[in-house]
Amino acid sequence: MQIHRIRGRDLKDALERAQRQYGADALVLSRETMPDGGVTVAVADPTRALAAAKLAQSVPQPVPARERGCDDVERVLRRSGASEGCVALTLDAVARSGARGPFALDAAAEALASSVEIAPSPRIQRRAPGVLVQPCVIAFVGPTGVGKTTTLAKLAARLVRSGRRVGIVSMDTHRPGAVEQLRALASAILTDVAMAGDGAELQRAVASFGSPECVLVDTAGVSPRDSAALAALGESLAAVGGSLETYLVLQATSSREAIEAARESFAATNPSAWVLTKLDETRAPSPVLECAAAARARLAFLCDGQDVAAHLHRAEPKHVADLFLRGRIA
Ligand SMILES: Nc1nc2c(ncn2[C@@H]2O[C@H](COP(=O)(O)OP(=O)(O)OP(=O)(O)O)[C@@H](O)[C@H]2O)c(=O)[nH]1
Ligand SMILES: [Mg+2]
Repeated sequence: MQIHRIRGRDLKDALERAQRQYGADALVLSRETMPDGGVTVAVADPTRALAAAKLAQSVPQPVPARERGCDDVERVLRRSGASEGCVALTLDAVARSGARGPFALDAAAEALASSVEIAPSPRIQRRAPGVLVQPCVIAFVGPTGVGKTTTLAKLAARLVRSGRRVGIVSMDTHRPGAVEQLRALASAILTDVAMAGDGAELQRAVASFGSPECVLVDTAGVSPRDSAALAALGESLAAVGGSLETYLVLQATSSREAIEAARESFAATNPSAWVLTKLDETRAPSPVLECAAAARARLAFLCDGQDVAAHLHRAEPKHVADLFLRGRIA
């Protein structure tokens, strides 16, 4: 701030001169009576004072060094294919938690674990002598080659191992080799396979198993662009009624665009949850998880390999966090 000295015949004259020169807002800092009777006032120029203050503000201030733990969180999220938005939201959650250093990753895991909803376990009622049980029907839908049949076989094997009576219906009756593939997988767990081409046949096939606790339905892979086939599939499945769960199977190796297209198209089949497959084939599964979070889809199962006897996991919040931060189920 610059200080000017203005001399006048007396105080009034000195103040008038100061105002004329530096405006009405001139700041009078002091006054002094001179030996000859004149008065000198010291004033500060308010416009310059303001400019000086602004200049001081515009001088780059030293940026505080970013917390080391936040760098680690950002690095691992980027490695797993996370978007800018996901990184920013997670770092925000870490900052709000107050966690620092190595604890930042724990705080990130906590935030990410709850970012995707988990589907409840399928409602499979236990059979009891003399009690009529409504079987739980689970249909697997999705684009071609994503792992629908393999996932069905994995779940069937698990259910049979835990003593459940399981029936399998194939609605993939046209693709050469599809039924044979399913029969081969089913025979390993001594389970019957019935065929169904439409909704009425599906109803009959479900009823044909006697009293199973669970019926798993394999469907043909459909292109997300084939809206006629998707509508027909949705209609056929709707014939099953209330006890139906429809799992949309998506492979973690797909692009965000492909996942988004599948989500939109397969809405015609009214999925109740998602199954993510081929998690073993990528270390960047964040896109599919982010799509699930954005769509508020619920995750039912996660698959990370081809082995029917293994590689099927019930989705859990800790798996979601592992996938975001490590790129795999730990
Ligand atoms: N690496 C890996 N491969 C998988 C996984 N799940 C399925 N596969 C493989 O993916 C290929 C296709 O699997 P299917 O189960 O036939 O896929 P689908 O969706 O039934 O295919 P369509 O009926 O032709 O639409 C097979 O080679 C499976 O072994 C998985 O989690 N990881
Ligand atoms: Mg199949």
